[in-house]
Amino acid sequence: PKIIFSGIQPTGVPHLGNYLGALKQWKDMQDTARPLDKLFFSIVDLHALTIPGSADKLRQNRREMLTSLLAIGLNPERSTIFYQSSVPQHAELQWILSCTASTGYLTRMTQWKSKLTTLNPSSPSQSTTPSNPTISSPALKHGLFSYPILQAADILLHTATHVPVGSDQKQHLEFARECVTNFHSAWSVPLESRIFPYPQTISLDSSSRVMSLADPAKKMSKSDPNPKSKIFINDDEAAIRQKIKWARTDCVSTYVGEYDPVNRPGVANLLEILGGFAGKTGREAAEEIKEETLQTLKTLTADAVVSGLAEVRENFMLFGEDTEVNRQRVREIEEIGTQSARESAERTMEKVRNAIGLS
Ligand code: AQP
Repeated sequence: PKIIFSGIQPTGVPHLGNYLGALKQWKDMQDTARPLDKLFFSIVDLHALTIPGSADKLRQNRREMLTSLLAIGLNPERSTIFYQSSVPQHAELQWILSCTASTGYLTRMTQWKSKLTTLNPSSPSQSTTPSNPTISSPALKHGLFSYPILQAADILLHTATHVPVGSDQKQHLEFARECVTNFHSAWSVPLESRIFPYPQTISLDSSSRVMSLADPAKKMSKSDPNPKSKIFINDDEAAIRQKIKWARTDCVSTYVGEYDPVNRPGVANLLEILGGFAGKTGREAAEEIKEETLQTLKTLTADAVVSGLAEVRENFMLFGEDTEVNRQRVREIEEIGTQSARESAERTMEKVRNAIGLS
């Protein structure tokens, strides 16, 4: 049987990138899982601490993310849905893994570099050594730098065999696999008593990166302060149409033409979004409408997003409403998820503590 793990940060309502790159697949996986497969979907609130914000905002974001996961169709009776911070073993395993993780490897990861630039647009990121642009920047906090170790701990703690992630996260999965090797070899765990399997990435064609609508050179990101850069899963029809109308394309041609993400990234991004809702690649979408104008592309994309998100938006309104029934329901879901995740975590940690002499 498979053990599937994935996480999302409670840093705002999910956007189209999160939806097409991750959440839609989570739901599909839940629906196609075999009876013995286990699914863990975590709201990774410890990771969210790497992005500056207030306590009240984080509280609101955690709740909103739970609402979002229910709205996209995750079922707490089938999937373990839980807050990362409710299971202290995540942080415990992170520390243990960090003792055998290579700093050099972490330095080569790209996410902290791009996040640092998004969070501090004026930081002198390009001014130091070119291969290592901001390692000495005072703005780089250790939590952001060591983020992949906590992510590896999330995955390994539940002995996940399969991890669905967006293409932006593949590098982190490679690192998690490296942590498996490092751990077993540092503590001389024999092959037959290995604790962690090597997790595999599940990435579907539709999981290619969705880019910012305002600047197609950057990925669409929850923490991007520009509201025109992203479409939220609970945006209404008017907002969706307006944002797509504003989306940056180019002056190369007024026609769609070939799929060309290098020279026409804005157009390619709309094609990816259009294709994403039809289970097609951006290239396949382009083939079908290459003789149409960019205006038609925008209309078709807006139609696809509006109808593709209609049910999610409706559910979001329903589950997000602040009523006693919803509050009670949320408390129950939180309890069920926490309990199930803690049991799974403790099973692994008993073996880990034993292997390293902490028992
Ligand atoms: N633009 C994207 N295109 C495709 N997939 C994406 N994902 C994120 N952005 C895109 C996928 O969504 C999942 C959850 O992401 P996350 O919240 O853990 O953090 P992230 O990757 O850093 O996403 P954001 O939106 O940029 O969030 P913030 O700004 O809060 O950090 C992941 O599987 C990711 O691949």
